Amino acid sequence: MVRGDTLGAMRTRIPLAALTASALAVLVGAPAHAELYAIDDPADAQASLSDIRGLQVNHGSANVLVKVRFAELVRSSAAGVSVYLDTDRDAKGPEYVLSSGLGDGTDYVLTEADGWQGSDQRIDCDYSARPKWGKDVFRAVLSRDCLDDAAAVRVSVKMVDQADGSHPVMDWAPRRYRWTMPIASGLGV
Ligand SMILES: [Ca+2]
Ligand SMILES: [Ca+2]
Repeated sequence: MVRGDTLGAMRTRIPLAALTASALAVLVGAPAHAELYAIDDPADAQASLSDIRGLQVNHGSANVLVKVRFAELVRSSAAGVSVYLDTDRDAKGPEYVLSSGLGDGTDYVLTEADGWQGSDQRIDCDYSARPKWGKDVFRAVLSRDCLDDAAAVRVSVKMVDQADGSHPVMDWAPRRYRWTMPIASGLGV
């Protein structure tokens, strides 16, 4: 009986370990597109508390929700996050960038992208973003009209932590200058 339980526990433990070790993509919806996209990110920027550990994007009928999960998010954080948004696959690089601090008292802004940088061209639309320190999550919600009502968007996220002072710690999800797969609005368009 005890032996059987042990084996049962091992059987369930192995696939779980495999899931945490590799990127896990959750796809819902039509085969070609997805409403919900979620990946784990490895502990590869441990010099910063705000090592990215996960990215989730939900493209709904009214807005796009981006959640970035960190190892640890603190009010005193000197780190910042950039959420790059691709609404036009034919034009290389992102169309928009949402930039925000991860510490208390920092602000956020959505601008047109200039390559993989923000710009001074602010987008006037309905969006909000905030770090949730208790949950180690940064959460941004953008109305679809911020993103040209694109049928599908791709997302890439960068964290930069200046805490050290000598050199910034950087982390990307899914990877540097790499996009998620296209995430459709779920409208079936
Ligand atoms: Ca990471
Ligand atoms: Ca583009």
